[in-house]
Amino acid sequence: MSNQPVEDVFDAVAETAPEIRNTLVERVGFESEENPSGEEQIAADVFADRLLEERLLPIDGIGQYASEERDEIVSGGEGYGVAVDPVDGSSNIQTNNAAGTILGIYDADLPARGETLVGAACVLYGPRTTMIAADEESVTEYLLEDGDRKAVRENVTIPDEPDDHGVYGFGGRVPDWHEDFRAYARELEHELRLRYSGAMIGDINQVLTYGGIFAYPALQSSPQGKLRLQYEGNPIGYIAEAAGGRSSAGDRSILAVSADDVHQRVPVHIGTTEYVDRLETALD
Ligand code: P6P
Repeated sequence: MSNQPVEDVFDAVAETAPEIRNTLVERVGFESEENPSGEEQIAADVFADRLLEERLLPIDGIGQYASEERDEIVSGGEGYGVAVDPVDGSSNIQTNNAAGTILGIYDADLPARGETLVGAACVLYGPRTTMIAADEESVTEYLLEDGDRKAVRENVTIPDEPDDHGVYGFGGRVPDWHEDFRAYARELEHELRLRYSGAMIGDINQVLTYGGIFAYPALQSSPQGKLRLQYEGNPIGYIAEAAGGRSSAGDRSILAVSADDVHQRVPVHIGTTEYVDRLETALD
């Protein structure tokens, strides 16, 4: 049986996506402020954030809104907590490359562990606007047009044995990786094709389609890596695990990582089970 607040959130994201996509064209200027993670904001980040709060928080059954762009969690009564990255990969806009919107729907007060997720979605603003959405029953890819969502791929499943199209993409600089991760990456050079775009959503969509692995690992300069748990690692990890793949923070599922702060970072490794299992062995 479908979960109505989750369905209503997916509908609201589909309705809002065209406006966010349009703002990626119009609002590319940099803001004077930085986001709570100390990263540059473009006007589209701020606009999309306000729009999503306006559309999501009033939904019956939604009680909290958190965002990459906000210091504080916004409360609006009882219900699920929604954590969003309004424009993931906004630094890609200047070069006309892919960006996306990520969200997680938690049956718990935020900040919350990924194990309390009841739904997650990621929108990709590519040649088409698509949304991969996971709930407790399945993973579905939708084409988003005119504010509506049309299922174009049911029961999305990460290939267990990638064929020659399998991909890998790892963030951070090679000298900043830990040696055991560097050795693991060298192994994959002989098995998979390098695909790394600078926007997690674009890279994850390749992994969901062709199989392989995406990672933004722990770095020597940043032991928790770069990506945030609440609105990047958890939602994408939930989608990948619902699609028959795995996620890992290096030693366990990302969804098992305790959440102490909305903006806490986490090492992210997501993809085909075999490659994530091998990653954990390599880091052990
Ligand atoms: P780097 C985008 O800013 C993001 O949060 C993810 O979407 C992406 O995977 C990563 O950061 C890119 O980081 O260090 O390669 O620019």
